[in-house]
Amino acid sequence: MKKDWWKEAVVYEIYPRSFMDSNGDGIGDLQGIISKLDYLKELGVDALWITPVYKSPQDDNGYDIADYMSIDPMFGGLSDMEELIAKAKERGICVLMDLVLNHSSDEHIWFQEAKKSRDNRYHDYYVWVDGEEGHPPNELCSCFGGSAWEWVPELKQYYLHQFSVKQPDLNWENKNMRYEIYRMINWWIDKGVGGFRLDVIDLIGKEPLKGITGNGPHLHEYIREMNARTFGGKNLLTVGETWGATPETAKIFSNSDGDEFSMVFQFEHSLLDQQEGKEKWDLKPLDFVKLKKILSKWQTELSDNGWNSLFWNNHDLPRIVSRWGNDDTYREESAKMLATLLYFMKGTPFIYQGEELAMTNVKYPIEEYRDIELLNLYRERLEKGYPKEEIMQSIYTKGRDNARTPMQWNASPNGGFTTGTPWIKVNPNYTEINAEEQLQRSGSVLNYYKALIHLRKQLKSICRGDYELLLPEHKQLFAYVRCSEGEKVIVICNFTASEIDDDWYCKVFREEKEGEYELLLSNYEKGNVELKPYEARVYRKRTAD
Ligand code: TEU
Ligand code: CA
Repeated sequence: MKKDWWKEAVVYEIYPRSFMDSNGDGIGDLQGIISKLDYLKELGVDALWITPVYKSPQDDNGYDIADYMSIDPMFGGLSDMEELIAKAKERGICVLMDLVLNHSSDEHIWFQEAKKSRDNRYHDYYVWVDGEEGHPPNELCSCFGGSAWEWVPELKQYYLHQFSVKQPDLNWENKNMRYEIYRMINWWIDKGVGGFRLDVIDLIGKEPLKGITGNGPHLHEYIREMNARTFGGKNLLTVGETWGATPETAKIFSNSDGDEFSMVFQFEHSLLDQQEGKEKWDLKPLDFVKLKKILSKWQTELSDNGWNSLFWNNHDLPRIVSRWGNDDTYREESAKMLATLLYFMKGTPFIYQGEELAMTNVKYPIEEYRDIELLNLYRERLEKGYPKEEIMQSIYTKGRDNARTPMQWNASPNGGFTTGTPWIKVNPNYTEINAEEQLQRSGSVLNYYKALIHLRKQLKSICRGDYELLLPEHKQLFAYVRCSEGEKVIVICNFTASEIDDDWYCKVFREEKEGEYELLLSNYEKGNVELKPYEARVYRKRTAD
């Protein structure tokens, strides 16, 4: 593989339990993914990020791992994973595993041993604090609601869990624990994986009694030790999930010496419709000009040192076409515009399953939801007296299950995802929105994504070129320039449902003429002077030859 191949790659995130069910039990599985490798190859992606499929009680849909070197029977077996890695490789696609190293499942043998006694050899693999029942060490809260401390009467101690009570935090101060993790990582590297996504990796340096969770004082020391003893120098794609990353810390996490990660997922743009200092459920309208500034800041700050990931969606986020696009009148136009806006920037795109179809959010009755985070929120806010309609509106808008309804493959029952009863209801709009219909329609979102992925790989200025935001204060237009070695590309996106005819064209092309540019990609058949609702265009300056 070419050095730093991941700088030119496009990654596709698969949430296996919702991707494709091969055996009719209603849960997606590894053989289901294998059956769709040609679809993924045709889309043009280079790597697949597979969210956890290890042995797990599924309290947090697999982010509670009970055995890191296994596959949970619901997804298949190790031989299926080895087959997936091999068959993906035959198609020039590599597989990225999801490493959840901040916590394990409470059903992991380490925790089963740890809670037996204070002097058990595994006790210190976790974070314990002496105390009195009913008096947790401090006010630290779990991301899934309630205290982050769980009382174990037999030990007269609390253990830390920043997520569910069945996800005890691992103690990274313990060297034996770290070295068992590194052994596991090398075991997966030897199986031929192309890299890793590292779950909430900026939490492993926690010092909870000091109230420190993210970016602890030893965080980079642990990451560099892990890098040196596992993936370092092996040209693998590693992406850390770092909710608290700033451009300054991202430059360290993704520094060009390669002693930490290839890149990180930063979330500054994804927090823009959340009220400051409040929870993700407390909404506010998106500030478009601020979105432009934040995405542009990350482009310029990491232009020479560090590397950006580029994503709108993942298995934790609402679907972008519903969140910031338009999922009724202009669903396809806005989905294509959002992809154009983001994926011609500098960085590695991460496309989430179904994004390429412009799949939408859902509005279910509460009993149809499955995610621990939103079910805890529902119960907690009902108890606090929030109006049910308000709670449901938050769930409709930001609930993680929006991203976890099954892939919509065709118009047959359950969208062709399963012949059984799906673990979560399929979005009823699968009859109109599905891959089979879009494969055969030239103007579909799916075919636009194929063209976009192909084009971005042809343009050298996209991977390595400079970035300049145009018209930063414009309230509808997101326009920027990419330049490198004589190639100049201009990306123009109308972010709204209204036409733009305010002479945008002169402001963008300034003294140049549109005739000096060739239109390479657009989400409308014919471009006029005014920009239509959600219209996106990619131009390249004609060169002398
Ligand atoms: O998510 C980290 C995380 O903090 C988000 O889940 C956040 O709490 C919220 O859901 C974003 O809106 C990672 C995984 O992606 C997530 O699926 C896991 O639930 C979590 O860590 C615990 O492993
Ligand atoms: Ca299955």
